[in-house]
Amino acid sequence: MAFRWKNTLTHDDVTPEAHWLNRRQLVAGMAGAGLATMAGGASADSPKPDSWEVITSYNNFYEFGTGKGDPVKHAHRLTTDPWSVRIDGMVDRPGDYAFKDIMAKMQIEERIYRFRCVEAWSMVIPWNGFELKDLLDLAGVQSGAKYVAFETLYRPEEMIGQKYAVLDWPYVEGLRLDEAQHPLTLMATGIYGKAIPNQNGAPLRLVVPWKYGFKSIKSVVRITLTDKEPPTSWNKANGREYGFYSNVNPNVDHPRWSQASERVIGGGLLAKRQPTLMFNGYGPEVMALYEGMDLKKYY
Ligand SMILES: Nc1nc2c(c(=O)[nH]1)N[C@H]1C(S)=C(S)[C@@H](COP(=O)(O)O)O[C@H]1N2
Ligand SMILES: [Mo]
Repeated sequence: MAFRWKNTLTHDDVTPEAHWLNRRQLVAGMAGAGLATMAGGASADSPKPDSWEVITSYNNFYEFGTGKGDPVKHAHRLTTDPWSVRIDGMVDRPGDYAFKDIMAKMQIEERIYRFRCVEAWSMVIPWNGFELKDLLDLAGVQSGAKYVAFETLYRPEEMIGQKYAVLDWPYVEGLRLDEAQHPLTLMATGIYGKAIPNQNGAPLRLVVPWKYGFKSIKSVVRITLTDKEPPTSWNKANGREYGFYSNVNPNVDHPRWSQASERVIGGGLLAKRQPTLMFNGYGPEVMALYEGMDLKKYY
């Protein structure tokens, strides 16, 4: 991975101040609006976010081990500065986009999203970030592109879980182009107005709130526009259990457990399982993407 900045962006005049201005606006906006009031355009109710403590200590990030407590223990080793994202494939302006330049150009907003893992647990997370579509527009998607492929950093010296072949590294994911361009699809760079912690996928990770959590790939270093459905890590590991689409769907069970309900993380002793919602509650926004598709076949 080369961190050399290739001068491929169109707005060469952006200064670092713009980045800080955006952050100040974000913080001012949150102080004025109150943290929990911006529901991010989702039609479902505005759920109460989980605590910082819960969100940042109960994680899946197999690059740092397979236990829920492993990422918080080991992810401090990850260096995230400098960082760049290579955007390539079917784009007009391919190149290595420096994270700081991306941040200078993007409008950072808060999105409070439900987050549902395929393992049948859920949380509510107040992300900060920008729409993936805006980043794709920077690179200029070409007309033949149909899918977007994503790749996580491969750096086993810092990501100690990569020394074990639990998955075929690097972690890869993919979306159909219309899913990637949907306004709910976020690149998250923060949580609760702070930079996103390493264990949650610093410095930037995908968030697709109507799909199972494993689609929301962390610590992204490459985004490739392509005309073929890209391979995805969990589908490669077990194609019968994990499909390309992986939309949250209470009517399609995992071969080894029910997806009809979910365990609420951080709910305390009285927390009950709650029913899982179709598309994780984002059906009104996204069901048009899947019109006419058999969601049992395309799981
Ligand atoms: N690179 C990478 N991305 C990943 C994972 C992973 O192991 N590696 N785990 C996925 C899974 S299974 C889930 S549930 C979410 C967890 O995100 P969180 O720890 O921020 O809650 O990250 C997803 N993204
Ligand atoms: Mo997950």
